[in-house]
Amino acid sequence: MKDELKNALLYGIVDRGYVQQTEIRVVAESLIAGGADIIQLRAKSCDEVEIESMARELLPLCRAAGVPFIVNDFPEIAARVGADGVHIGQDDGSLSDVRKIVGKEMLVGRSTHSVAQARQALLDGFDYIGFGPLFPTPTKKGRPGIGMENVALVQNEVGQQIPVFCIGGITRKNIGTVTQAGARRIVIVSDLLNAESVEEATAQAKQFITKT
Ligand code: TZP
Ligand code: MG
Repeated sequence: MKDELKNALLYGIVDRGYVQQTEIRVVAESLIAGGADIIQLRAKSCDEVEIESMARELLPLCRAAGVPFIVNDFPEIAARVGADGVHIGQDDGSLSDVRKIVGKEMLVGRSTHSVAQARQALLDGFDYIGFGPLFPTPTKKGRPGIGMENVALVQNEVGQQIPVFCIGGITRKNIGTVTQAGARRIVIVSDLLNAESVEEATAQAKQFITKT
């Protein structure tokens, strides 16, 4: 899945804050049909048993589509279900601790919120980073937006070596300004999941990134 990651432009998240448990499959399929190149399962208010069961539901459909499947926050679950990757935050420990759980091959991504954190994640050896939130967002309440001033710097420096996915408050309305600021790869959560057609919204967002 390293090649799929290298080529990925649009990172989609099945976020249980927006998607009912019974809808996760159809939403994942719609994100993929619209052009999402990676799928993450994010379920902040679910317990580990529920998350593992949802991961087991989503993994085969992502596999069938050749789309890497990433579990947010839980390396143990990612390892147990055989996911393609795990995503961890700044407070979720070191890469080497995660590697002890998931092994050498699994993709491991890190959330970063500053240039220094982005550089550090590269030095640490993460496979990719999220960089943001660029703008305040209801999906991650209480966090200030870091703005777009360092997007080009991080993309040019860190993004030469590992994929950098800009995240946070990005919508089909503002994605043009984000790519103009230098972003090449994007994560969009609420704007896609709240859309009337998740597939169409995803395809619209994808167009912006493939054009630039
Ligand atoms: N990490 C930084 S911002 C964010 C996460 C998970 C949420 C992004 O969601 P949205 O709805 O696209 O702003
Ligand atoms: Mg986390």
